[in-house]
Amino acid sequence: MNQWFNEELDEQYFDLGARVSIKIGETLFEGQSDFQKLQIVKTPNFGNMMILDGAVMLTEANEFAYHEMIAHIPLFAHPNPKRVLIIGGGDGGAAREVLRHACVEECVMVEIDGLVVEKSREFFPTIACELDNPRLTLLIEDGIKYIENAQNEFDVILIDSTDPAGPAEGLFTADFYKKVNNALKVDGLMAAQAESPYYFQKTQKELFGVLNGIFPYTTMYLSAIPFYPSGTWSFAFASKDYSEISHARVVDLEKMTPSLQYVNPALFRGCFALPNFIKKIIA
Ligand code: AG3
Repeated sequence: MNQWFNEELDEQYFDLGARVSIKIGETLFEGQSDFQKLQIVKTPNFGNMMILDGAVMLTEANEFAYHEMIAHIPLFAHPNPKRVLIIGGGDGGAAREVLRHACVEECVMVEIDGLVVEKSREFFPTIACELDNPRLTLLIEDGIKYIENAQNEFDVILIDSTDPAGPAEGLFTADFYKKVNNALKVDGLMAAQAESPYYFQKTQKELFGVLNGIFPYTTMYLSAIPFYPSGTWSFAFASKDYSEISHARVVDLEKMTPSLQYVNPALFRGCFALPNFIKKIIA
């Protein structure tokens, strides 16, 4: 069998004329939830792969490049993160990384789609492995509604969403980020997955237009993730008070580095170094 999965960037919400292509084996699960289509397939060389509405979410082989970056960059930028909120992140990868931080007393994770959580437990045990951690509060509900009722509660908020089409559309709006701002403590900060600077510039311009209007300090950082469109992926960093480096817990990061596959102190600084064309997108 010589079968390929294609993430067709033509067939989604814009017409790009490019695709991501990965050789696949057996389908482990395919189903439609109330929110999206979930597929889980085997790949010959990269472990199991999760696809939502035709877009690659993760492979077991390189999920670390996403999950370490969405969690550790903001968490090490905060001097003392005790309460962390994750919106989305149903596979559990972001929560797994957040819970490595001993200073985190509670991590609340609000995932809209229970099917993603259920199937991640079944087919991605090394990613979903901390979902029963007593420091994690897992809620299956709409993150937008949840955050409406949170005021001045969180040190760090992570937005681990899909693309801005389908259930994640509302997670890229001014309305939502005003609520994120209210849910953060006075010295809180947030990170959000922010798409590819090669392919999704329009989305990024809109997102940073919103963030720049709400947060006193915003910037972007990058990670190299093989099976996301273009392989270069970005995260938005927005903060009420601290820059990425002003209060960074570098000693703690040094201690954690041997157990990580991606993040280390030099990488922490370096991931904020942006090519000129990207600086223009976020200005
Ligand atoms: N979050 C998905 C990032 C968006 C990928 N986009 C795409 N393939 N078109 C990943 C969830 C992992 N916790």
